[in-house]
Amino acid sequence: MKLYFSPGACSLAPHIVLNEAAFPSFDIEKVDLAKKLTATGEGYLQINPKGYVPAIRLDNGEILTEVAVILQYLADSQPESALAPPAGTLERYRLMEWLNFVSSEIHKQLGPLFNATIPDVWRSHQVELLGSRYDFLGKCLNAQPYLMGEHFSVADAYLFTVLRWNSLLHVDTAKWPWIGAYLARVAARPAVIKTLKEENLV
Ligand SMILES: N[C@@H](CCC(=O)N[C@@H](CS)C(=O)NCC(=O)O)C(=O)O
Repeated sequence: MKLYFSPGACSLAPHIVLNEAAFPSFDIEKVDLAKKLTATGEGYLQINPKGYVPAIRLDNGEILTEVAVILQYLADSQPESALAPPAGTLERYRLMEWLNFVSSEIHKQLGPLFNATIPDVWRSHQVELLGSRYDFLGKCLNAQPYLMGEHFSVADAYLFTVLRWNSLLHVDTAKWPWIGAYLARVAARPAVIKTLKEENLV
């Protein structure tokens, strides 16, 4: 199995899960997103025509994309890691509810702020909208350590990955102290420390 990634991008989430689930072996390959080239010089559009990370190459050669789907595939491949509830259970739908929320309400709302030419009015709108999502998330994460309760799940790998971007994007999160506490809690996990080192982020 190989993960195509860019340091600190949303591909960090599946990378964390590869380490959390203790896959016996996996490869990672960095992608230059501007040039659409992998570190070994392959054209990335040939691998993932969508042009973005993450993508994983399965052992049978197939390519799988989309963070929320890759995360569930990885968790289901190592069920003993208990990073996702079993498929078909109500708890699994709760996990998918979180994954969809993180994807559409946090990840893709932070995305426009990476554009240095974003007009101020749009930026303010995005920051305000994110604030309402952080208010909602705080109701959960002020009461429990992880999105699904006491135990870390793939949804936390995703939420951690995107919340890290706030400081990079100069979004002031002082109003939501749970964010700093949550980031510190997840960052202290040995598999997360290992992953951040593998992406040269620490
Ligand atoms: N819907 C995709 C979005 C992935 C995405 O936004 N990837 C970003 C990095 S976080 C990227 O590679 N952007 C570069 C590009 O679109 O060219 C998913 O959930 O995997």
